[in-house]
Amino acid sequence: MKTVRLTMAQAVIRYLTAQKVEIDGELEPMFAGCWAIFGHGNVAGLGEALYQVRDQLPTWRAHNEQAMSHAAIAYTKTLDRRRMMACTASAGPGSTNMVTAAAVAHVNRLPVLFLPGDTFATRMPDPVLQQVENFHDHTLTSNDCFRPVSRFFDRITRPEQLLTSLPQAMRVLTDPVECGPVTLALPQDVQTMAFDYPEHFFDERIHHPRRQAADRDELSRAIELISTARKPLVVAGGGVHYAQAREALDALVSRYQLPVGETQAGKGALPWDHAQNMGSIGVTGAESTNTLAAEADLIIAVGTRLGDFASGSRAMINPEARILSINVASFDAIKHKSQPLVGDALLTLPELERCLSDWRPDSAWIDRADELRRQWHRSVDVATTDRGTNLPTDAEVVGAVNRAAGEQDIVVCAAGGLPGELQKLWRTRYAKGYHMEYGYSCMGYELAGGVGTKMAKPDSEVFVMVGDGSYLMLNSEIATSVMLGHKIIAVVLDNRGYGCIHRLQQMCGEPGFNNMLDDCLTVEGGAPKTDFAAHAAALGARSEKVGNIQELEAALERAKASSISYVVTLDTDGLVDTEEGGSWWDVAVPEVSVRSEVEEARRRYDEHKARQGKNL
Ligand SMILES: Cc1ncc(C[n+]2csc(CCOP(=O)(O)OP(=O)(O)O)c2C)c(N)n1
Ligand SMILES: [Mg+2]
Repeated sequence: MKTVRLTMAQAVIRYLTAQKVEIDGELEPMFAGCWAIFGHGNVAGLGEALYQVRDQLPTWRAHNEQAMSHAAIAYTKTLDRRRMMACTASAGPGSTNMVTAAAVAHVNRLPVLFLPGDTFATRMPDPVLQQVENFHDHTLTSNDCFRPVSRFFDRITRPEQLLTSLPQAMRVLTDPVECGPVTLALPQDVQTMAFDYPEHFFDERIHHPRRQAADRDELSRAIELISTARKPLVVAGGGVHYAQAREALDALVSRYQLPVGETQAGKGALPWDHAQNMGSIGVTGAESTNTLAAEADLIIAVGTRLGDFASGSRAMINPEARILSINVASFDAIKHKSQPLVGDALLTLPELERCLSDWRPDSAWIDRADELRRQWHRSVDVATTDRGTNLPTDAEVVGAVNRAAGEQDIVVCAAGGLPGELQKLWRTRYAKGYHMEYGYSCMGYELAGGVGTKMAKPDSEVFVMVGDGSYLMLNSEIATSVMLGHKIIAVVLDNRGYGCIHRLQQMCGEPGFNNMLDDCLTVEGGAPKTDFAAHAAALGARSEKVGNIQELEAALERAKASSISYVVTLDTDGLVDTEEGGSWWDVAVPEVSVRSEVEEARRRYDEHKARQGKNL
């Protein structure tokens, strides 16, 4: 057997370059590149290995390990999990900085390869710089924090372990059910140890997405169930995108005139003005869809985890309705007492379309859906229209950005009040035009996520919508976007605080406390007014501050014309959000309090909880 003598780190990197995927008949490297912040624990081993292959597998230097991992997550989400990136960080703080990002990838079922440096396997310099010493268990290192947020975890303590570990790692990254973050913790001494690896281990390997057909009996039972329904509602989740089943969904719902509600991850499954698109569903859903959900006799959930925002915390969907859940993962397909139909949406939806043949929903239901849809479009028109004030609402800003965005452009967002407004109001024309990280809703995802999105779709304009709170939490990748030439347009909505949490606090009967900057402990003179435009300029971007929606629209045109990242900021009203649509959300309110407002909020809470019980 021909062998090649390589260090463990060289073998990891060489193996990554040999992995390919086929997209539309073209072979592409599975790994677009590796984000890296070097330090003690990865600079000598992995750093040397990455340098050797820098022409094949680019290494990108970022400014924060969590943020660079957000870029990797956004990249693969934009490409429907077909291609991905690796992320490496030094042992200790650099690596634990990636743990939150691993959780983001885990919740959203997105593949990212994490390669954290780890402390010495030989333990000779114990305790080495940046080693967390565990008093009772010497097999633990800080990288064990990745275990609950990884779909596959291994620590490579001997170079030959790669021979069995790397193929498993690739399996998890490419498996539609298992898909998610993979962590290979790499002790810094083992990274540098050499081994005679078989040459064939590094042969090119082409990965094809596995498409799992539905079980025949399960399919028959699903058809039987649908055939008895008179008032069905389809819920389209992120799985519709990941299975590339958008056209199959369109064909099914158009033929049978099925109303569709989109989740945060599913938005864009149908264009906003499609005759069957009722708008979004759930806590931040459209009046039209949520009304239908409360009246439907059958929910056909496609590729959704049925999270609490989609289900209105289990209190929104008609408790008498049956749920059919089409999902590639049985884990998701059985939730909410659903009748499962396990299978890939691209294979399963056409089967349903073929087999339902003469069945149709009630014509009154079809008419009602159509009327509700038209009404909802009018509500969106009103909410997103510029009222001409100097303190616009988030909804008005959403309207302005939506009008500025072209046919192939993308909006990126993750946390704060904006995800709700965007889910309700954003009119998605391009299937990949709505990029929302709302599985973990991680503040600080937005700007770095925008960079990863741009790397995936360089021809699209990427509009990042971000609140002042999220911006201040993690903004360093603006500098990376300028450095690497991945232009984003960021719109910073400055309402001086955590507006959405402030509103939530008020709904729970509590006074304004520790959310808006004016409600926080400060020295005399109050919290500073952050100059976001000056800040972004200091990081190398172009920027400006505008005073109203009209000025914003003009600034967005300048931003589009810019070749480098462009940040536009404006003051917004933190006290309002769009009231139309939406449904209850389960946020636990104190059972006893000295405040009567809290007790009143608790009474309202208990009423909703009672409704929820019927739907468990
Ligand atoms: C990392 C992280 N920390 C805390 C939260 C909880 N949280 C959600 S939204 C929010 C406030 C966001 O403020 P901002 O970005 O200004 O948006 P706004 O609510 O004002 O629209 C907070 C603290 C979170 N989602 N993620
Ligand atoms: Mg804010």
